[in-house]
Amino acid sequence: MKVRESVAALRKSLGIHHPSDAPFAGLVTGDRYVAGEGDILSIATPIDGSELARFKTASAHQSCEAIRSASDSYSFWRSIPAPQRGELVRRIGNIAREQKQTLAGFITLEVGKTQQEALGEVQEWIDVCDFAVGLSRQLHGLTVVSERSQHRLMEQWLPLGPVGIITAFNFPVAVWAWNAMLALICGDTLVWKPSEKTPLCALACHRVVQLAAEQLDISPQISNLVIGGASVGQTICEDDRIPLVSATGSIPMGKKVAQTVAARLGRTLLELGGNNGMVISPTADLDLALRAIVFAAVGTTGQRCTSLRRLIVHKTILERLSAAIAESYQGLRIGDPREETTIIGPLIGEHSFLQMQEALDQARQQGGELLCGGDRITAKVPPGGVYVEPALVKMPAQTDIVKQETFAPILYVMEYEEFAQAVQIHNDVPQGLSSAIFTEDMREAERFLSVNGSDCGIANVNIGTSGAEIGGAFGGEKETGRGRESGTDSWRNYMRRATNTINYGDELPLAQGIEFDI
Ligand code: UN1
Repeated sequence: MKVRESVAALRKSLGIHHPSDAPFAGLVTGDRYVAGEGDILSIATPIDGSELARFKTASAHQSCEAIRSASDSYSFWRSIPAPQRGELVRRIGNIAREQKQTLAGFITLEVGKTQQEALGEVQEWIDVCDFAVGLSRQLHGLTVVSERSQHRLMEQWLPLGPVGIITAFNFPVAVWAWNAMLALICGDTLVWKPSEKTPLCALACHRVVQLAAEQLDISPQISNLVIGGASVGQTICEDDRIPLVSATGSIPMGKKVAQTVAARLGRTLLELGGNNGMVISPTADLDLALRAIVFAAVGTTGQRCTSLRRLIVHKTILERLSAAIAESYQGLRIGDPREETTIIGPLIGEHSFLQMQEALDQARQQGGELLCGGDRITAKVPPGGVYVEPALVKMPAQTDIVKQETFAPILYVMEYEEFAQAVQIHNDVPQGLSSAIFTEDMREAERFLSVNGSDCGIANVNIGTSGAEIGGAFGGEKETGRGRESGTDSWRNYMRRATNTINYGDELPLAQGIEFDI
């Protein structure tokens, strides 16, 4: 089936009605589709570069309509009891379950993910729905003993307002869902600016929310979608009706978002670049480590924030492990992600290939030795797509290039002698998202997780850097940004805390023992 026909079939499964030759609407407020006033955006599949769809993007001015819609529906949505808001999210999760294949199909076409990874991404949405439904019955605050007699102190968590969500191309469904599902149960409404590379996935996700809202006769205006460029993001960041902007993407983009939102004292939740490292101790179970390394380094074609980019290996096993990785790379099935046996699909575009080549050039100039890969593949892959052999490069410790995140499958291997040196090399990068150690030495494992160990938001033992479950809080330190999404208490980001003191006595004692007689 040609890609345009696949898009039409997928749209039909979700009931996205649209005349096939007209561009898609760039603005969707609830169930109202509005042609954008901005440029035409042509979406090509990374599979073979052919056009999937065209969008008439929204102008910055039109993003205000989406913000108004989210803002107008907020007072209604925040007044619904949280467990009933959870019911909407339960329905969303049910539809995502029923439509798992269809939704994964959009991801494969638009991002080039393999079927397994695309299905996994939809599963991440379903999982976060289940988690959010449970949470909708336990958005709890603390009570605190009061220093004053016949007084009670307590905290309540209350809805925050319309939340701005800015997402990247590489997880067009799951990362939106982490934010949107929690924000919805917390009583917040949504304004979403997806990546300009993945508006079809966004339309599909938005459609699922609409369908669930229809089932419960809830105004779909609680969810709003704006397809457009940086000016749309800028408008969302500047608008003080949006108390929280959650943004995923590059570090320069995140800095801009942080500064713009901070200028009006708004809140941000930022998940930016990662440059994730793994320490391999001489005691490591190397068979286990090898599988974890390969999945983390080449899965999603090295285009996850959590992808493994730096391997810090004890010098006694470096050669053996590098040879095993190189051998395993020879057998990787790279090609059309629509084929079930493919485990590595294309890069998102030509630009990524150029960045990959530039990084490899710099690595060579900085003393690196290419152990394998790095070339473009043209045989037995769809013409027009950018397919690459994952690269393995032996590097001297701490060159400039290893401190940069390149969104492509390049794994730098470095050696260490002492454990403390491994940790030092590991932490000596500006980013701090995910990390791992492979060791059978309990002390090393604990030290890696301790205050003197990994400085990342995620630190794992005997598993890879990528593929986190939704139940854990997800996010990083340093230039990776701030805040946590998805699991444990991340829901608090989407609420405001009110501290209440209640006096049920007949006196008015003052705190700190102050006397104030009038
Ligand atoms: C991302 O790359 O932005 O842990 C998110 C993982 C996935 C999420 C990645 N669950 O790799």
